Amino acid sequence: MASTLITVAPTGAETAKADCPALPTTLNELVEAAKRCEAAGAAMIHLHIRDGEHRPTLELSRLTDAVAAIRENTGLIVQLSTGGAVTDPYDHRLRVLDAGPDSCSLTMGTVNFGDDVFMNPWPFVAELYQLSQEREVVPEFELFDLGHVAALHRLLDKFGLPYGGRVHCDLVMGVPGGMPGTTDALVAAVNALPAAVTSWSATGIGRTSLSVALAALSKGGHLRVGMEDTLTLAKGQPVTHNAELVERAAALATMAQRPPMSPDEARDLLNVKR
Ligand code: KMH
Ligand code: ZN
Repeated sequence: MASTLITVAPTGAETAKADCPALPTTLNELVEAAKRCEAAGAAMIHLHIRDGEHRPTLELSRLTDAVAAIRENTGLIVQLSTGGAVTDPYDHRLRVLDAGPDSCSLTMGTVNFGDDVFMNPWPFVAELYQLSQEREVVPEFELFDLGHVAALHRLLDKFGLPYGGRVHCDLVMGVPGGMPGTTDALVAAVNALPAAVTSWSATGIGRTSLSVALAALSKGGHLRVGMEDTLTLAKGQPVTHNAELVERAAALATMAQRPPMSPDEARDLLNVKR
């Protein structure tokens, strides 16, 4: 039976700890969240880290410690965000690969991001991609818009396949400024993906989380969920732990006859090093 890759994005860079004390921001909290989410059905973790004041940081020693701690305590594939926060400079975002993750996010273009702009000009995207090939890190292409799908065609045409030979994308839907979190937008984006794409997941931001998950499952995709993307299970029902979102995703996937895959199965899917 086919199965579903569930990626958990537990923290992100946008929510303040003061506004959401349940957000895992310390290393201990991240490890605890990772363990519970793995038990609930996650196979990969998309990590952003915070400093001692719970502020987003790309400090290399903290990234390296986080990668080691997640590897020591779970079997999850460790994906580091190279998106960081909208204020992070390009050189810090490139340096993320020095922390030796299994996978890294790689956003395929600039996008309005609420009141901010998430900058990903083509030369930066191309440099980060070539660095991921050189460092043998499996990228996950983050697609916030249909234009990003076009940029992925261009990238693969120009620089060839990623390290490992698999092409895995994540549709990030419902960001104010990006593509909407609708079934129509999901189908349009998936139908436009390059033929080289071997797997894709989708994540719906905010209130689009559930409908995007349902659309992704019905179109044959995988799922990303977590408190980076949504802080409520339903109107007036705050998420109190990332595992609640993973449990819900796992239940939907199981109902769709595509139960969650193990981290080992996910390593095979993405051709991540063991
Ligand atoms: N925090 C956003 C500006 C990624 O992780 O690669 C970017 C983001 C994407 O979350
Ligand atoms: Zn992220």
